Amino acid sequence: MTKKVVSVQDISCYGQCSQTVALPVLSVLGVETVILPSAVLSTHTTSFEGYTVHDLTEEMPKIVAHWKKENITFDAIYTGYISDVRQFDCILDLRSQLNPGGMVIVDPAIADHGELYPALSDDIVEGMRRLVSVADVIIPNITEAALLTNTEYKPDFTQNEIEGILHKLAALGPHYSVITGVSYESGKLGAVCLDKESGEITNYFSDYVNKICYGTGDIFSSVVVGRMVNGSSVYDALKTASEFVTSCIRATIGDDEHHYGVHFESVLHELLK
Ligand code: PXL
Repeated sequence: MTKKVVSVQDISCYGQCSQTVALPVLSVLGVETVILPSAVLSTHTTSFEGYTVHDLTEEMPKIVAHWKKENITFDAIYTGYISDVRQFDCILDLRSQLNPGGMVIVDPAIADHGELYPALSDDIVEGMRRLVSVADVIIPNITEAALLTNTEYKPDFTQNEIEGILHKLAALGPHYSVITGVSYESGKLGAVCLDKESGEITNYFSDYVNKICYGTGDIFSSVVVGRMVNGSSVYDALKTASEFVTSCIRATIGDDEHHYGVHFESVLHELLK
C-alpha cells in the first residue's frame, strides 16, 4: 500500500527548497505527499534580500481540524522549516490526533554555518527541542545539532566531539539522531547516526564536491523520509540520501547563475533505482 506522509514546512515559491523539493522527491519514491504549509515566502531567506513572508500559524490548526473530521490519518509526519514558535502545539496535536503510533521525522531546519536563519527568533530553538523529544528520527546539520544541545558552534568539530553531540541529541528523546554535513577526512562528506537503543553509531560518507549549494539539506531529509517510510533501514536511507545529494550538486556545477538551489530535476530518476 502506498504510504502517506504529511510534510510540514514552508512554501518558498522560488528557491528549490522545503515543500517544492519534498513533493517531487517523495513522489518519485512512491509516497503520497500531503502538505501542511507553515508559511508562504516569495523566496527562501538565505540567498535573497527583501523576501516576503506570509505566516500560516492561524490557518494550520483549521486545516488539521478539517482533516480530523474527514478521518484522515498519516503513516508519517515529516517536519522542516517552521516559521513561528506557536506552530509546535499544532504539530504535536497533529501527531496525537492523526498519526498516533506513526513515524515522526524532524529536520530542525533553523540554522546553518553557525547562524540561525534570518527570519527566525531565538525561541524557535526551545520549540524545536519539544518537537525533537517526540521524534523517531532527527536530521539536523552541525549548526542545528549544536544549537539543540547548547554546544558552542565551531566549523571543525572532531569525531569525538560529534559523537558527544550525538549522545546529547539522543538524550533529548529521538530513537535515531542523525547529523548531516559531517567530514572526518578531506574529500569525504556525509552523515552520522546514533541509534539510542543499541548505542550503535553508523556513518555514511560520499565524495565531497567542492561547491556550496543551498537546499541540499531539504533534499537529503526528503530522501531519508521516503526511504524510511517505505521500510528501509536508517543506514540505507542515509546512503541513498548522501549519494543523491552528491549527484544533485554535481549536476549544478558549471551553472554559476544558479546560486539558490540545485538542479535536482536532471538526476531525480536516480531515485527510481
Ligand atoms: O532550506 C531550508 C529553508 C527552508 N525554508 C526557508 C529557508 C530555508 C533556509 O534558508 O529560508 C524559508
